[in-house]
Amino acid sequence: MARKNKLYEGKAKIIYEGPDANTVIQYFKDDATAFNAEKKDTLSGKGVLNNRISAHLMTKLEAIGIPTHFIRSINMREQLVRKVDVVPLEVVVRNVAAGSLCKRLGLKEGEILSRPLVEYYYKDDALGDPLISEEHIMTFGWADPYEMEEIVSMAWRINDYLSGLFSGIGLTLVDFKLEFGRIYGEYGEVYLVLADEISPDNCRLWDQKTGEKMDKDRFRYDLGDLVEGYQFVAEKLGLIPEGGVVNEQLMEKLDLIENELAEKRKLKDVKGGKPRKI
Ligand code: ADP
Ligand code: AIR
Ligand code: ASP
Repeated sequence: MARKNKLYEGKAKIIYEGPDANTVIQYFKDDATAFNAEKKDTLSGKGVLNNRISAHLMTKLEAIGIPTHFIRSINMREQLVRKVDVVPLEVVVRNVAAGSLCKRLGLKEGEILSRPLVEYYYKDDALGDPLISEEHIMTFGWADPYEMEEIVSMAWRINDYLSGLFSGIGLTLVDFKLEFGRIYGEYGEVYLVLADEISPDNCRLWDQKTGEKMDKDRFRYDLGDLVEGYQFVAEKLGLIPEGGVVNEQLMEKLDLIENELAEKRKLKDVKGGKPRKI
């Protein structure tokens, strides 16, 4: 493929122009940041693992009827996705108290919540992604009531499905962050899809046996090697061999298998879904 045009460079990924106007390429970097990029490092292997884990989870979610931006893996670090207008919200779902929830409300880490909690943060690095309510979203028009209904119902379904999936491999899904995007149809109709990534960069995953944290908190709070944690998650998901070395040849083969599976599943066109005008 000819050298691509860079559209945006973020903290963890680069977005390049895709082969057509409706697609972009997500390139997963090895850069890790925390606390609004106050803490930074480059951790070799992180991008490859996140690309693989996210491709796998998006494919699984698509298979249960969640429309996602994911089209296919390109190589170890890149995936082709539908280009979306990102809804400027970080939608966080929590099952267990941790992170900023504990800090804000003085809760003890590890307390199981009586029901999953959905929170919204306004996606703005300069403001430090502040916590907001649905009222703010309505007042400032960041999403409309119909979109919020769709976002919340997708967030609950994703939580149900992923909690079960991770529990089946001995990991507790403590919390996670989602981003959604808009795709426009021929007549101006709008389709919402799950965008960005789902990986240990934006999930908290605790080992049920040992309580060990296998997610980005390893980096945030110096709890251990981040890549080892992500590798553990990928191994448990069956994406890389246990204790195996992650090398380029192996990852390319795994990409081919994943793409074949995605094709067999015959990716449902999001535009076959129920449109809505705004
Ligand atoms: P950040 O911007 O927070 O530093 P990243 O480094 O992960 O985050 O950059 C990826 C950017 O691409 C994010 O801002 C995300 O909202 C955006 N994005 C994710 N999926 C898509 C998509 N399908 N189309 C366009 N932009 C996307
Ligand atoms: N998250 C939020 N903003 C960026 C990210 N990655 C994710 C965290 C955690 C969840 O959202 O990785 O899984 C809640 O984060 P916090 O810091 O609000 O407790
Ligand atoms: N990704 C955000 C940052 O770089 C927040 C975090 O993950 O802690 O600061």
